[in-house]
Amino acid sequence: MTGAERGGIDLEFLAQLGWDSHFSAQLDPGETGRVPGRVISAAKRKYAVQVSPSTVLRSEVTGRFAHGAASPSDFPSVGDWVSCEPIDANRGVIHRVFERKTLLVRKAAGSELKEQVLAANVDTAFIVSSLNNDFNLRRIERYLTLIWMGGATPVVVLTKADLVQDPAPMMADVRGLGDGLRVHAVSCRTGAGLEGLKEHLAPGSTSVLLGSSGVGKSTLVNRLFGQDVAKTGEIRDDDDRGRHTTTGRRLLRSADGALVIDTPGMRELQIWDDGQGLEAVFSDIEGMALLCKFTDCRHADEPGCRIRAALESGELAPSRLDSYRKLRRETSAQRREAAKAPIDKRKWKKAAAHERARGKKRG
Ligand SMILES: Nc1nc2c(ncn2[C@@H]2O[C@H](COP(=O)(O)OP(=O)(O)OP(=O)(O)O)[C@@H](O)[C@H]2O)c(=O)[nH]1
Ligand SMILES: [Mg+2]
Ligand SMILES: [Zn+2]
Repeated sequence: MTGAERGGIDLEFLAQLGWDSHFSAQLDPGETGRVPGRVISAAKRKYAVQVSPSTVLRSEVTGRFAHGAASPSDFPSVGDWVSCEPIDANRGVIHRVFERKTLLVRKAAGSELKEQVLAANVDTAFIVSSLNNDFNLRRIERYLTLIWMGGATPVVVLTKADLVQDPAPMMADVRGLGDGLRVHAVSCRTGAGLEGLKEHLAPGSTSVLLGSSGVGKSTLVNRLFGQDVAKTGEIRDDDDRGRHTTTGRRLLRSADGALVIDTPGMRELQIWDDGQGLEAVFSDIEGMALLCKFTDCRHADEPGCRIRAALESGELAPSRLDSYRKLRRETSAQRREAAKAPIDKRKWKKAAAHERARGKKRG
């Protein structure tokens, strides 16, 4: 019998699953009969919670939990640490979600004004993009913004390097999107560049692979793990797009002890911002705007415009300003909605994550 099965906690195993002092500080001695566990897969409010090497509890949240949840991000998602009460050998109920270190969310696909969680508590988020027709700088920039907002460290992986003559120009374009941004070109066919990714896969660290369908996320997981742990699929001949082979998010553990979340390819990626998230990521632009002569400056032809001066001197890239304006427009409805909600419903504490993101971005 393992510690968890006895009602105790197997801390050594939890550490292998990514547990650290951030979470142990949140343990509540009054919470008897419950164990901490990590959500390794989630589908339609049903969760697989790993609590010991041999035990995964199929779990749902309590009625009380569901009642108190104000938004989709209040529910557990893959990567979350939860307090789980075992009911029998392989079932449990989830009482609470531990406060997250990082949280990646996007606007849910479709017209609804709701967020969707992509992964929780990831250290590194790999933006996976193939070097063929999928390559799109603006899309990569969107992913970057989402990851910075969520507090994780982005790493760009350009796949299928075997299909292009020279990936260097595209790598340089991507590097231009952020100071100190790490960019790798790899080929799962030839194995080129794969070694270089391993530095981001330390034992006990968690990463997630994000990107369109067919770019080779699952293929990459299999290559990095040295065995077929994820299903892969052919891409369509006519347009190089994938066929949405991976259908659910899953947290996998490699033989080396790295935790990796494979995700289904995303068709569209829209930023979710219900507060100051975007401002934090574009704090340089926000800061400059404060120095414009007029408080309502549109940064067009007003005298004393700090933004225009920065564009002219090359201090600010025009594409960065464009992205910022575009994302501001795109998220304005979300912010209006959020402003209506009572303060205590705006749960997820973003401040700490933003500070980290800003620190990292500036190197
Ligand atoms: N030429 C080439 N093909 C690759 C490479 N990596 C993956 N592929 C192919 O790309 C196709 C899609 O790979 P997957 O790993 O299933 O893609 P995915 O990103 O997981 O797709 P979804 O699960 O649908 O999101 C497969 O046919 C792979 O063999 C590579 O480095 N070079
Ligand atoms: Mg896949
Ligand atoms: Zn201005």
